[in-house]
Formats: sequence, C-alpha cells, structure tokens
Amino acid sequence: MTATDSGERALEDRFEAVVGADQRVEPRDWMPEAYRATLVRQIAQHAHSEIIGMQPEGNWLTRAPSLRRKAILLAKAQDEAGHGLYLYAAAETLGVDRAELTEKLIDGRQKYSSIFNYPTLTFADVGVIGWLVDGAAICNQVPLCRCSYGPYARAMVRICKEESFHQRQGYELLMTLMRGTEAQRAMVQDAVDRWWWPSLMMFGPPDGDSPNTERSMAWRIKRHTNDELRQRFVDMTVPQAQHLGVTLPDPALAWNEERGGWDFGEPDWSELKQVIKGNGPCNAERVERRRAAHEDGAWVREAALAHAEKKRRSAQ
Ligand code: BYC
Repeated sequence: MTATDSGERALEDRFEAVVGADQRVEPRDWMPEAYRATLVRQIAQHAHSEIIGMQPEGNWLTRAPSLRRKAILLAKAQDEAGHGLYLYAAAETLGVDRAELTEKLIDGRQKYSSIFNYPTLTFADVGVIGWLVDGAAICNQVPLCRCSYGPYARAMVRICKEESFHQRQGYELLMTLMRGTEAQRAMVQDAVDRWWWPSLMMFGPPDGDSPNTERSMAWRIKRHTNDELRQRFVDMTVPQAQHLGVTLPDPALAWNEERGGWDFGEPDWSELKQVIKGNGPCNAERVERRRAAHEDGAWVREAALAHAEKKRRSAQ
C-alpha cells in the first residue's frame, strides 16, 4: 500500500464514520466523488423543480378570484423562488456553478420533478397542488432535514416550514370550494382526479426500479425508500380526502387492518417514464418558458456584474 493509498483510506474511513454517527458532512470535508455527484444531481433537480414549479400556479396569478387568494398565491410562488435559491446555493457549496446548472436545465441535460409537466386547468388545481403536491413534497422533504450533507439538510428546514403553509393554504382553498356550489365541488373532484396519480409518481419509481436509492440510503442522503414515503403519503392523505368530501380515483384503495395502512393501486409507471423523458403534456412549454425568462434576465446579470466590477475598482 502506498502513502497515497493509506491517506485516501484514512479519509474514506473518516467520511464513513461521520455518516455512520449521523453527523454532518460539510463543504470543506473530504467526500467520495460519487457522493458529491449524487448530491449535485439531487440538489440541482430539486432546485430546478422549485423554479419550474412556479409556472403551473403562476398561470393563475392574474386570474385569482379575490385579492386575498391572489396575495396568498403570490406569496407561495415567491417562496418557491426562494427555495430554488437556497438549493442552488447549497449545490454551489459542492463546487458547481448555478449558471451552469441553469444551462443544463434548459438544454434538457438535467431533470426536474415530473409533477410540473401537467396543466393547471381550473382554480381548483391551485388548491389541489397545495394539498397533494406540497403534501407529497413535505413527506419527501422532512426526512431530508436529516440528510448527511449539512448545507442541504439546513436548507430543507426552512423549506419544510414554508411547504407546510403551502399545504394548508391549498387545503383551506379546497374546503372553501367544497362549501360552495355543486359546480365548485365538481371542479374540486375533477382536479383531484387529475392530480392524484401524478402526485404518487413524485416519489419516484418503485423501489425495485430505483437505481439510486440503495447507495443514497447508505450515505444517509435519503432516509427512506420511494415506496415507504409513497405509503406514508397515502396514509396521511386518505383521511384528509374523507374530511374534505372528495373521492380518490383509485378503486383499489382499502384499509388494511393487518398492516395498519391503506392498500392502493399501482400507478402507471410507463406514464412516469414518458414524462421524465420529456414527453409529458407540458414539458416543452415549461422548458421553453424557463429559457425565455433566462434570456430576458440576461441584462440583470450583466448589470449586476458591471456594478460589482465598478465597486471592486473603486475599492482598489
Ligand atoms: N420526476 O433512482 P431514483 C416541490 C428520476 S419540488 C422526475 O429513485 P433518486 C414543489 C431520478 O432523478 C419537488 N425525475 O432517484 C415545488 C433518477 O434519474 P437520474 C421536487 C424523477 O434520486 C414547487 C431516476 O428517475 N422534490 O415539491 O434516488 C411547488 C431514477 O429514480 C422522478 C425533490 O426534488 C420524478 N418524480 O430518488 C410545489 C426532492 N422520480 O437522476 C412543490 C429531492 C425519479 O438518475 N429528491 N426521477 O437520471 C428526491 O428525494 C429524490 O431525488 C427522488 C428520486 C425521490 C425524487
């Protein structure tokens, strides 16, 4: 064994010990290259999802039915921009550049969550996104507050608090619609029918078809498998649906006394694959709009750089 080999082995041992003891790995710590690459992949996808996720709801900003609903929706969309920023900042601690990540998103080289490739057809969709999509996000993200990588875990704490507000505003919106007219109740049911299965797909492919889970769990990036979190979401959501008075569009949904959980049907995994590949109903539109916003914002980035340069010169 060479000196370099034993030095490398000591670093690896220390890394494994930190992860094994549930302590945090910090940006300046040594880490295996594959750990770093996995984090960049997941955090970048997560950041992109927050930013692209502003579009489906943003579609309703100018048509919100009251000032109160508009103020809530605006605050939620702004929170999502903030989440994107925390997450891009967390990714940058791993040595990647935000501008480069944005280029990869608009070139289709990096992914974002499948859920944001579905259209928002009515204002009830705003409520259902809050209830189901943010509800699923909370289930998935609360365990990430204990992720082994410090900057990601810390960013998740604040994100989860804000997601809870998002979930509550969605549920409150739906409760209001359900107390309204027959047509409003039908609008809620229609939105639930369209968003239920895509929400279950947010947790990723089934465990048997999830190439990254095992490694990510061993590194304590992920704390639960995709199927475990999906089950947790279903168990949490079914009583909320009952309270709301809507039907979840799954004939296989049944309480399993023995397990103490809800049995549910199989999502259409071929649909998830297609949406991830770029063939969902709104993929092209979402990426195109992101590209246009990036190009429209070029002058802001140039002005900020020119201003920083001017300040640097005057400080010399
Ligand atoms: N959509 O081995 P797997 C939000 C990809 S933001 C697209 O299980 P992993 C919100 C996966 O990336 C919600 N792609 O992967 C915002 C992998 O591909 P690559 C975003 C998906 O990483 C605004 C391949 O399929 N949340 O909530 O172990 C408004 C195999 O999957 C999806 C996060 O990003 C999908 N649904 O597990 C409202 C949370 N599922 O990269 C709300 C952080 C899988 O190997 N991310 N893929 O080419 C995670 O927790 C994990 O990355 C996942 C996937 C559970 C999503």
